[in-house]
Amino acid sequence: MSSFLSSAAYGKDNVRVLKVKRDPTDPSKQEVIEMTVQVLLEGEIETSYTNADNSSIVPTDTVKNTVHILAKQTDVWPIERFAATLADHFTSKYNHIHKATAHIIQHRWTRYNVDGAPHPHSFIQDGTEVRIAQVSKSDTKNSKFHIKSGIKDLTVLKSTGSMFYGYNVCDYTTLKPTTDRILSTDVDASWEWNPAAFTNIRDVDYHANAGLFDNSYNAARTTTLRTFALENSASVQATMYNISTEIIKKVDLINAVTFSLPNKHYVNVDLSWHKGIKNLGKDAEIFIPTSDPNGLIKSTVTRKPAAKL
Ligand code: AZA
Repeated sequence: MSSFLSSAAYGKDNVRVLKVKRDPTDPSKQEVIEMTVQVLLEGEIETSYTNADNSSIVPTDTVKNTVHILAKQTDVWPIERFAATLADHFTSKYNHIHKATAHIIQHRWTRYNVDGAPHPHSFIQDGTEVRIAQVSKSDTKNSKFHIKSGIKDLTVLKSTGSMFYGYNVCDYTTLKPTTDRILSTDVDASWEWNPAAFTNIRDVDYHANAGLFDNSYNAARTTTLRTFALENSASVQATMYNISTEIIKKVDLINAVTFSLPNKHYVNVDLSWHKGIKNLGKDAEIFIPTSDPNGLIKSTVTRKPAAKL
C-alpha cells in the first residue's frame, strides 16, 4: 500500500460545563464559570485506524466523563489551570497516550447590580465575547506545558479615528483613499506563554494562584480596547501590530501575540441623486454595514530572544 497514517488525534468536543463556587461563609454568595471544552488525544492509537483494533481507544465518552469529574474535583479558575489539569491527567493516566490538548472556551457571565449593589448570584451574558485557553502537554521527558490564552468575538467599532491611504494602486483598484472611515472588527487575539516557565503542573498552579493569567487577560483586553479607541489608525495591520507589541511589552512571560481581524466594512453611501443630499466626506452620516466580503488581516508578533551578554 502506498499510503500511511501520518497524523491522528481524537477526543471529545463541545463538552459543556457550568461550575458554581459558593462562599463558605455565605453560600448564597456565588461565582459561576461556563465552559465549552475540547480534549484531543494522540499517541499509540494507530491500529485503531489501520487495523480496526479498538483496544487503544479511551472512548470519547470517558473523555467527557473525565471533564465533568475533574471539573468537580479540582479548581477550574482560571481556565488555563483547568486545561493544564486535563492535559496532565490524560498523559499521566494512560501509558499509550503521549500527548493531550485541552481547548476551553469560557463564556461571559458578568455579575450585575440590583438596587446599586452587586447581586450575590445573578449574572448577565453581556455580549458574545469569550475567553480562550489551550494547553498541550506531551509525556516525553522534560516536556513543558504549551499554553495559549486568548479573546474571541469581542466586537468593536469606532466611527472616526481611522484612515486608509497610500496603498498600492493599479489597474484593478477602485478603492478611494480616506482619512476618516468607520473601523469595525471582531477581535480574535491569542498569546503564547513561554513554555520554560511551565515545566510541571505546580508551575501552572503557582502562576494561576498569583493571578498571572487573569491579570494578563485583563491587560491584553484593556490594551486592545484602549489602542483601538485612542490611536488614529493607519490600517488594521498597523493597529494590530501596535496592540501586539504593547502586550508583549507588558507581560514578560508572553512569547508571541497573534491577531486575526476581519475588517467589517461600513460603506458610505452617495445620496446626491436625491435632491442633492450631501452624505460624503465630512457630511457622511449614513453608511451601509456589509457582512461580506470582508477584509481579513492576520499577524503574529514574537518576542526577540534576549541578546546574549
Ligand atoms: N487594511 C485596511 O486597514 N483597510 C483596507 C485594506 C487593508 O489591507 N484593504 N482595503 N481596505
